[in-house]
Amino acid sequence: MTEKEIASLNAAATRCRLNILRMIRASGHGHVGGALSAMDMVAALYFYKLNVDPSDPAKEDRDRFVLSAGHKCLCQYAALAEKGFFEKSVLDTYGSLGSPIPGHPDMHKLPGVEANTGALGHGLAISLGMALAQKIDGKNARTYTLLGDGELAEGSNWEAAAAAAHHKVDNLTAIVDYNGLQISGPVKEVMDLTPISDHFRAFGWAVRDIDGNNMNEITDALDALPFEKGKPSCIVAHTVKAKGLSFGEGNVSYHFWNAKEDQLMQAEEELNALLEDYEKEAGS
Ligand SMILES: Cc1ncc(C[n+]2csc(CCOP(=O)(O)OP(=O)(O)O)c2C)c(N)n1
Ligand SMILES: [Mg+2]
Repeated sequence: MTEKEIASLNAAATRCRLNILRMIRASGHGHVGGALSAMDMVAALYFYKLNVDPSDPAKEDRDRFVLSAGHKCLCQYAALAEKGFFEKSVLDTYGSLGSPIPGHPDMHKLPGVEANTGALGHGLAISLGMALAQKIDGKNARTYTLLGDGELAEGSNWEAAAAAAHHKVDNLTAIVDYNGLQISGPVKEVMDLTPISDHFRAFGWAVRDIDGNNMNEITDALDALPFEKGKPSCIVAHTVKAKGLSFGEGNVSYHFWNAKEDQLMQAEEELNALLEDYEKEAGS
């Protein structure tokens, strides 16, 4: 990857963060903390890695992305809109009755969403089924799922993790958004599963720890998949909750944000300035 290519991906991620602010402006509130920590990885997936086509969202050979931690849906809506899966004006319906972008993703309402999630602990098993089907059908396609670190407390994850290794599903990648916080406080205090990488290794996965808010490290990891032939891959992505919201970074009270106008204006201003820098660097 050249520096210009990385800057261009950072610009895409920043545009997505601005899309998140647009949805928050429409509804006044939302789960921003975990959406913003995961945004760089989701942007890298949609703008660098996934074989998906907004003009043909159901094409057979597509890669699949399942947002297991469905409350982070603002990051997926932001990326799908930026990629052209739907008109950006739809972002302004967030928080309204009947909107195709509800508080948790709904595959029956929005093209590009592969599974209904929000009840934590199901996305890994759903993704395992998708990846296994891709293999059985002889498709050259991969399935990715994004999990929260707090979500890993759900036992169903570990049953799916064991089955994925047992069946050697090496086209499956789990990305853990390791921001260290869940809804009510530090993950270490609520249910400590650190070191997360050792847990996945013990279950037979190939694992890499990265800085999940660093585009170089994210794209390097995505390019190295599968980390080991015959094993599912796990990227433990160390991130900062509410990344990009300067006054909320690493603060658990921004898990769900009731936005004030002056805060929104400050965040928009800061992200627009950042976007300008990245666009300059990218030469766009
Ligand atoms: C089965 C289930 N239990 C509880 C919840 C409520 N809940 C919503 S978000 C959340 C915290 C998840 O933490 P984490 O996975 O770390 O995501 P982050 O807050 O970092 O985005 C919880 C417990 C839920 N959605 N589903
Ligand atoms: Mg978390």
